This record gives sequence, structure tokens and C-alpha cells, in this order.
Amino acid sequence: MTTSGGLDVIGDVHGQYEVLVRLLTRLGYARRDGAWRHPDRQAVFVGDLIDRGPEQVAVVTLVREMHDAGTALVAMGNHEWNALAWVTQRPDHPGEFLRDNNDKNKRLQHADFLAQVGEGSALHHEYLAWFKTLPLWLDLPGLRVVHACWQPAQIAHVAERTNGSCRVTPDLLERAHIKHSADYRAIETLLKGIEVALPEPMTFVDKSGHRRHQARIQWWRPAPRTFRNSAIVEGDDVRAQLPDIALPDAAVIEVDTDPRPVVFGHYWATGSPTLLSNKAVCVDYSASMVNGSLVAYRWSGETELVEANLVSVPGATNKTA
Ligand SMILES: [Mn+2]
Repeated sequence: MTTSGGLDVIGDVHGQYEVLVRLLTRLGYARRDGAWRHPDRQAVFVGDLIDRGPEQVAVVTLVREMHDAGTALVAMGNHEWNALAWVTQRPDHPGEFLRDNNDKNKRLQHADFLAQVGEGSALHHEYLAWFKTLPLWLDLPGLRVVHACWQPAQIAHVAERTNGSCRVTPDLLERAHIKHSADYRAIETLLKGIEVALPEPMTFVDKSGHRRHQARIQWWRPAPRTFRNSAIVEGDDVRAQLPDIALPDAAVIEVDTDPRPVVFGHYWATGSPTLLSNKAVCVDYSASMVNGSLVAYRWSGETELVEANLVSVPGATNKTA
């Protein structure tokens, strides 16, 4: 196959098989010879194939077929990472798991996956084995792809920790669950983004009414960054609660001098798909939420992103969030 036509970077699918098929069809892909493919383009998935949606097995099957046929690249999302941590016992507390198997984590995130795949089944183990092979980012000629956040120093750290494989190892999985370790910070950054604690005693109340002591940060936004101008929050009333003071030194975000654009998912964006800048775009538009959509950025080698290259199909509008 050839990929001379470019790459179609697809956002978080979260088990929405029908929505994914609609997007692939819209992009000109068709299933032939055992996998969805395009005559001269390749798909790239930003991760979070699983959790939440109704057809997670069908989604993983489709994406694995593309991966194995060479018609798609796949990066790891925090939900695939969490699926691995869910089944991995803590060395210091055998019988407990790296990701706490508590009711909240299960009910709110992972229960549907476990039910659909069959917890402990051969298929479950097969999926886990495949998730372990997914790169934690994609460093491509002309384009960068990561699930949540590209920070060169954190990427260099994980590259070194994995001997350049850029894939999870048992040691990295274990140590990334030791709070505030270097491995923890690196994996949190790449797969979940950057969160910064507000100076005490400041807090804010988010759109859902939860009082927050830390804010997620728009790492792609150029300096100067304050809590107010760079927090990822919904609604001007929420933003107004945040102090308009510079982020603390410890939270300084790396200056991005890489000329390549960066595409990522993870942030549950809503509304019409839009670029964040001419170098950054988030393609997660909440495919599993009412009024969400599944979005792709069609990249054909450009060094500056173009808004017209965003393609979207409606998400699961007839399903509950
Ligand atoms: Mn995510």
C-alpha cells in the first residue's frame, strides 16, 4: 500500500463502532481484503478506543485489522493504559492492583469494557497483549501524534526508560503508579495532560459543581500563561473564578520549537471542530456524548495546519452520555 496521500488522524473512538464506520466511509476508506483501507492514505488513531461506548469489541477488532494490515497506526490512550493497570497487581500489595479496582473506577470507566470483552476471557488477554504493543506517541516525518500532551523532555524520559521502544514495559507500568515519581509525571503528562495546583487556599467550582484545587492547562497555548488564560474549563463564569496570575515555575511548560504540527485527543472538546493554533489541533470531540462528534484531521504534509482539513461525523446522538 502507499500512504503518499497523507495521514488521517482520528480522535478518541470510545467504543462507537457505527460512528467510526461513518467517519472512515466519509474519508474514502472501504473494507477490502480483510481491513478498512484507503487507496493512498493511512489512518492514525490517537488512542482511547475503549470504554464508555456500546461496541468496544467491534472497534478494537476493526482498528487491529487496520493496524495489522498496515492501513493504520495506533497510539496508546489513557484508557488502554488503565486497562493494563487494572489487571496488574501491585508488587508491594499483592491482591491489589496498580489501578484500584474500586467501584468508582469500575462503574464510571471500565465496567462496560469488562462486560463486553468478558472479564478474564481469552479475548481480554489478547487485547491486553495488543495494548502493550501500542506506542506511547508517534514521532512521524512531518507530524507528531500523542494522546494528550507533547513535552519533549517527558518524551525523552520515556524513550530512555523504554530503551527507545516507546512502549510500556512491566517496570514502567509499575513505577508510573508511584505518585510524583519521574515516570509518573512523564506518563501522566503524555496520556492525561498537565494539571497545576492553584496556590492555597484558592479553588474554583467547575461546570459540574465540583470544587477543584487544580486546573488542567492548555499546554499548547503560547506564553505568557496564567491560570485564567490557560485553564481548560467550560464557561466564562468558571474561567472568571481562576486567578489571573502566572503559573508557578514548577509548572513551566516546555517551549515548543519543533516545526512539526502536533495532533492529539483526550480533552472532550465540544462544538464545531476547530484548530487550537496553526501547529496544534485536538481531534477528540466527545464521540460518545450526546451532541458529540468523531473528528479526523486530514494531513497531507503541510507544516501549518488548515481548518478545512478537519472532517467530522455526528457522534452517538441517540445514546445516553
Ligand atoms: Mn483520554
